[in-house]
Amino acid sequence: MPSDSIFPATVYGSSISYFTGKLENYFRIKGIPYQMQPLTHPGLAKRIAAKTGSAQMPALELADGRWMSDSTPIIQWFEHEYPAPAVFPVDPLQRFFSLLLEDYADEWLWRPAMHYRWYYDRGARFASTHLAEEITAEQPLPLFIKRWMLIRRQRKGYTAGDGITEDQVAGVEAIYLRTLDQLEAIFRERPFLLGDSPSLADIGFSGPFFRHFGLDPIPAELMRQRAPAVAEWAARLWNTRLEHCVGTLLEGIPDDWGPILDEIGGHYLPYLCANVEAVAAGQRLFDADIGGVRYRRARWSKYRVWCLQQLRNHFLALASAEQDAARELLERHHCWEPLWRHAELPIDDTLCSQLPFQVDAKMIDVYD
Ligand SMILES: N[C@@H](CCC(=O)N[C@@H](CS)C(=O)NCC(=O)O)C(=O)O
Repeated sequence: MPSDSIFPATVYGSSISYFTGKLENYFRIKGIPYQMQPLTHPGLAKRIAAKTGSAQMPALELADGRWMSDSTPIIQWFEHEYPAPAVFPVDPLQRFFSLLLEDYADEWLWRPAMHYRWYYDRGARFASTHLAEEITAEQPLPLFIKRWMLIRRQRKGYTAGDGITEDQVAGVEAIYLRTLDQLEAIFRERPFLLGDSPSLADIGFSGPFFRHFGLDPIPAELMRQRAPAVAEWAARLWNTRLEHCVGTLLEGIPDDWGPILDEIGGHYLPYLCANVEAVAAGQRLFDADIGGVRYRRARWSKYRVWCLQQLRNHFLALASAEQDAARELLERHHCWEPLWRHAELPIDDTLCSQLPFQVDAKMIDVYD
């Protein structure tokens, strides 16, 4: 890694945060020097919101004074500025499908991850104590009150307040159990999703797996018992430096990605379509039947309309022969139709157009 004026970079976040963990995994395998600072509330959060447009974590401060936000475009920016060693696969088809898996892991596996952390008292106790001592340490309130406030806020935003109540629990947990089985089948055969060395798809899955499923008491125990090769992969990724990897990547898209692609076609993309309809209709809360699970009063996300547009743009950026190959695979796994179902997307141009250097605060829909 060149010794540049932007290093060392400072990652502001939490040591149990999904997207902070994803960015750290990326920096570690890439060999990018960074230091980690807790994103404390309210002081630092206000400063970061002023610098980046949002107080979400992680926020990244470069040594030259610039600030960045949102792990996905941050990674794309670093891959562009520092292409070697490459985390993006060189093969355009692998790159496209890795971006699809990254988006799926970011925006859909987030759902079971938040569920296991905040729905169960065991998860909520662990996470609220950790966050109260890490990011709200400067607030002059008793610990039990901070914990109570955190649990209430997270449930309102991400579990009960995002369409998951008693009736949806089994369906949401089934997403996790299927994911464990899909990944276990892969990591019993090879160390990383595309072969001997890690790539963007592994980084995408590190979001849910490293700091949520691998850490929260209930999903971590399920993983150890049901999918030990997945637990081993998460630790291996954290401990791998790309420049030391000697192996090669497989050719094309491996067949054992098929069940994950089926999941994207059967669950995630239909959810994105329901979200598009909600945003287009100005409906902040919406009901949707997704893969046999009936979510009630899920929160709309304008950001995820942008995510769908990004996926379409990545497809359109492929050369024509690659588009044909990608389309064939997308059709086989029921991803093609929902990817294009809505011709017009209700995109809010002010929201994400300057990412990763500036986001609009509305990116995270305020719910309290
Ligand atoms: N798309 C963003 C998402 C970042 C995000 O949602 N971070 C969570 C923590 S892991 C957060 O800050 N949520 C803000 C909140 O709960 O108000 C990224 O990839 O960085």
